[in-house]
Formats: sequence, structure tokens, C-alpha cells
Amino acid sequence: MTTPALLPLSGRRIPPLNLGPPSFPHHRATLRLSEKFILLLILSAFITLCFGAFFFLPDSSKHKRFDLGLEDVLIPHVEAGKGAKNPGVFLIHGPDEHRHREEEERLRNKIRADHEKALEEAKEKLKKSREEIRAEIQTEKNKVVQEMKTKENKPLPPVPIPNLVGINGGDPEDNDVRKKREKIKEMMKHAWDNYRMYGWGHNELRPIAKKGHSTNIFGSSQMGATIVDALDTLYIMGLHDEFRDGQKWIEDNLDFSVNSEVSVFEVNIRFIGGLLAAYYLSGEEIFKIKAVQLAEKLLPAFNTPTGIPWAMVNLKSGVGRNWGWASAGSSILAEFGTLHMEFVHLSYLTGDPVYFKKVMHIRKLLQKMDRPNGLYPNYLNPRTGRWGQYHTSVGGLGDSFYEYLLKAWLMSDKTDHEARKMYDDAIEAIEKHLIKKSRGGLIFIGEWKNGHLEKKMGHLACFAGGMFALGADGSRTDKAGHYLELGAEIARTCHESYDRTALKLGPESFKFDGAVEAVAVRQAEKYYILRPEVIETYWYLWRFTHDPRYRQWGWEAALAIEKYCRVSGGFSGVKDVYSSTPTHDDVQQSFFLAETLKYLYLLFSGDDLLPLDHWVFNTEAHPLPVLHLANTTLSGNPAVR
Ligand code: DMJ
Repeated sequence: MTTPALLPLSGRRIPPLNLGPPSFPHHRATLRLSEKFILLLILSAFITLCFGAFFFLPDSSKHKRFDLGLEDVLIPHVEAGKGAKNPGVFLIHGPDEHRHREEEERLRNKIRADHEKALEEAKEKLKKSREEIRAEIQTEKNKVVQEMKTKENKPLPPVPIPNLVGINGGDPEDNDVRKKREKIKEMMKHAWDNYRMYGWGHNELRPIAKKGHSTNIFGSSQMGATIVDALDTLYIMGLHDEFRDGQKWIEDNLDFSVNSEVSVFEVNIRFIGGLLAAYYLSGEEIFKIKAVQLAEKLLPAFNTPTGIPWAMVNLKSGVGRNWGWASAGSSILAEFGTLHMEFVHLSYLTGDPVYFKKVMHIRKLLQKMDRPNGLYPNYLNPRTGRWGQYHTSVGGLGDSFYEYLLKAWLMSDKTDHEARKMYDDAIEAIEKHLIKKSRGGLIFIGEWKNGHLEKKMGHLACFAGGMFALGADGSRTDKAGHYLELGAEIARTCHESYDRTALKLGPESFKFDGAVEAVAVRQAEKYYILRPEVIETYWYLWRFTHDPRYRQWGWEAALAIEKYCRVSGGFSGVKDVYSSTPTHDDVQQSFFLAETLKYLYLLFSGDDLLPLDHWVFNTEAHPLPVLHLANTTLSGNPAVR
């Protein structure tokens, strides 16, 4: 759960410490093989060329006749007709000879063209880096596999669909709660209708300028991020016309064969997660097919020496790279560690274990690595397999890695014990080293940076209240009550961060420093961009405790969003939550529709809507059903829906 594009550039870089495995011999071998493969390719191109020349060049008698030297072969040659009506037309000595000479000319031209093309291709290849060449080879391979598997939206083999409990309903009995739920639905309509009107097909909306908007996480293409992200919320709220409208756009326009460099993490959680959830809820094949097509495009990102994926990948070329701001060229824990849920579902739905293998490989690698104080640093170099800067956070850069360990266990119907153990170990270390109590008695989660604890908590880290509550059941001996309590304390602290502002909306991050408690200090940390994490935590706590305070706090936040973020063209973030006259940032984030409004709607719904023992929400709030993997193979059982 991180939005790196919004984060400041990382601080100073420190050299990577040699804590990881020293090398990965099997990957080195792969590298050597790829290089050989390329050399072979180039060599075989030349051999083909020579063979072609040998067979197709005119024999010596013809050479004499046409007086062709090497120059003639390389330079386009046409014997202009002496005495003919049109210069440039061959001399004609009879119909056969004419046909013969035409044929020879055609072949010579073909040889020249092939030769030039091969030279050009070889030149282009030599200009490229190893990574680019490797990625291209992998992309070509993937393309062939993809074409074989999903030719022109061809249906995938059917697999048993898990029990889909509670995809409708949740009508509250209480009239007041029902009205609140209706209000949230109206807010969703306002956000969607304006996007429909002014930003349709763009990734996001500028609700004040009333036009489309995008950021670098989505690359340079208009991929309709808001449509894909919002679909399941529309479905859950019963906005079926809007849902169908979105579906139509996806059928007609969503194309991943674009020359665009996207964030693997963001595209996974928003697009693949959104499409999979829409598929499970509606049963419409198109969503599954699109999810699989996109996943194929992400696979080249894993072609690194360690198998830890790049942060970004070009959907067309398959070339990957990392964010320029990330410590020592590293990949980010919360990014490569937030693929598991979606990738397991992809393997489940396609019967192709490739996705499952990719994420399990990441897990195995992480298990082998040393962890300072039992903590996972946020940066890992995909070339060397070594940690970058020792910065640990449950907020941005680290957050959803921990969330996905817990959710991998839940999603496997609690059979993935390895994931549960990693989660338990991780949160024990987090509690020991990062969780503190302020002077005023607020429990907060700090960040470990440069050898000391920074007493600062990000809005993103507020999701952890919900995570602790969700993980309470199944935790180590007698600790269930403790973790539920810890979740409630985090919810209280995050609520304080909202309550201590002029707008009753929380800042991007807040400090605990002497007299300062749960308040942003720097101007650059005072913004609210319609983020969901605090409301997400209220919802989980509500489900587990039914304590009315969570609905009350959620309603306070909804009213504040309505009052300060609503504009005629949608909803906008605000730049300073401590100023009673807010300045808007003019962005309606896609996660506002995917998460913030969905969690609010669920908060005012009955527990029978998407019950938590049947559904697990990905980090973008897209619900995916629990898979009873113990009874299922990943090899694609043919069966009926
Ligand atoms: C969302 O895209 C996801 O929740 C992600 O994990 C973190 N950031 C945003 C919302 O703040």
C-alpha cells in the first residue's frame, strides 16, 4: 500500500550492505544462455543471408550479360532500355527472357532488402543493453504463449468458482444507517458521473478544470484507471447501469499493447485486482480475459537476476527499470511484496502456474535473507539481491507487504501457514521496535531510519489498525485480544490525527514530538488526497467489534469530505487540512472510488455484504474470494461454474 509517485525522493543513499545471498548462480547461467542465444540469432541471420545469396544470385554467365559486380548487387540496378520507349524498362528479346529477367530482378531486390533489414536489426540489437535484449526475448516468448492461450478474447478454460457468498444485500435495518448508506451511494454517483462527463477514458479526473488527469504510475496511455478501479464499488452499490457502461468501455477500449511504462504494483492492485473482482462479482468473462492479458504484459518485469521484479515495465517492449529515487537502484518492498493475492488468483483462473511461481519465488528469497532486528527493510536491489537503505516502515514503501502476508493466509482458507508465520514474525518485530506510546497516551507506529526511530506516522500506516484486527484471530497463543486492542488503539490515534485539524480530515503524515501529538508539522505533510486508510480501519474495527464509535467516526469523515472536498465536477483533495479555507489540488484519485467510498458504504451496510470469512480485500479494496486451495489444483480443473 504505497504510492511512490507521491512520496518525496528518498534521502541520501547509503551503500548496500552485504546481508543477502552473495549470488544467484542459476540466474547467472540464464544470463549467459540468453547472451549465447542472441549471438546465435545474429549468426544464423548472416548464415541465412549467405545461403540466400548463394542460391539466388545470378550465375556467372548472367553476370556477364548484365555486367554486375558487387556494386550492382548492393546498389539497386535497372538496365535502362536502350532504344526502348521508356527508360527504366528492361530490354525485351522475347517473352521468356523478359519473364526470366523480371524474376531475377525481383530476387535481387529481395536479397538486398533482406540484407539491409538484417544489418539494421543487428545494429539495433547491438545498441541495446543486456536487460533490454533479455526483456525483448522474454516478451517475444510471452507473446507466442499469450497468442496460443488467449487468441482474440477467446474464453479461458473453466475452473471451479469459489462459493460467492454475499455479493448483494447488506441493507441496514436501522433507518438512520440506511440514509447514511444512501448518502455515500449518492457521493459515488457524483464522483462517477463527473468522471463520465469530463474524464471518460482518462485515468483520473480533474474535477475543477473538468478534464482528464493522469500520473506517471499509469504510464503515458489513457487506460481508464478510474473505470477499472470503480467497477466493483458500482456493482456492490447496485449501480448496474454505470457498471455496464464501464464494462462496455473496457470491452471496446482497454488495450494493453501500448508503448507505455507503468508501475507494476499500481497496475496490479488497481487493474488486475479491479478486473478480477469485477469478474468474480459479475461473472462476465471479459474481465478475466483482460486481467490475464495484462498480467502477461507484467511478466517481463520479473526478468531480473534475482526474480525480484522491476518497479516499472514498458507494456510493449517488456523493458523494466526501477524508480530513480529508490535507494541504490532498489525495488520497493511494498511493491514487489504486493502481488501475491492477484497472482495466485491468476494461476487459479488460468490453470497456469507461472504467476504462482513468480510470487512464491519472491517469498522464498525473502525468507532466506537476514533481517536487521527481524525487520524487513523497504529497499531490495533486484540485481544483487541485497538490501538497500535500512529503512523500515509500516506506512509508505513497506505497508502492503505485511498486509499481503496476512491476506495470503486468509485467502488460502488459512492453509498457507508459511505466510501466516512470516506475518506473525514480522508484526512481532514491528511491535517491538516501531510501535510506541506518546506522552499523551496515543499508540503510534514510527519508522526505522538511519539507525533510529522516527516518531512520525503516515496516513498510509493507519491501514494497520484494520490489519491488526483482521489478523487477531489465528494469532499466536492468547494474543488475539491483544491484537484487536492494538488495532483499536491505532484507529483511535488516526482518528485523533483527523480530529486535530480544522477540516476534520487527516494530514498525509503526523508527528509525535514533545508537545506535538498526531499533528503534521511540515507544510508538505498537511495535505489530504482522499485517501482511504483511516476509514478502512474503522470498517474492519466495526466488523469485529460493532462498537458504534467506528460508524460515528466514519460519518464524521464522510461529512468532512462532502463539505470540503466536493466540488461541482466531482471530489478533490485539499492542500492543507489545518486551514479552514481549503485549497483544492484538483485531482479525483481513482482510489477514492475504489476504496474510500467502498469502505464507507460497507461501514453503513450489514455484515452479510461481502462477509470476511468468504472474501479478502486486496490493498486497493477489491474483494477476492477465499480459495479453498486444499481441495483445488492449480493446473486448471475443467469444471462448471
Ligand atoms: C491505494 O492505491 C492503495 O491502498 C495502496 O496500497 C496505497 N495507496 C493508495 C491509497 O492511499
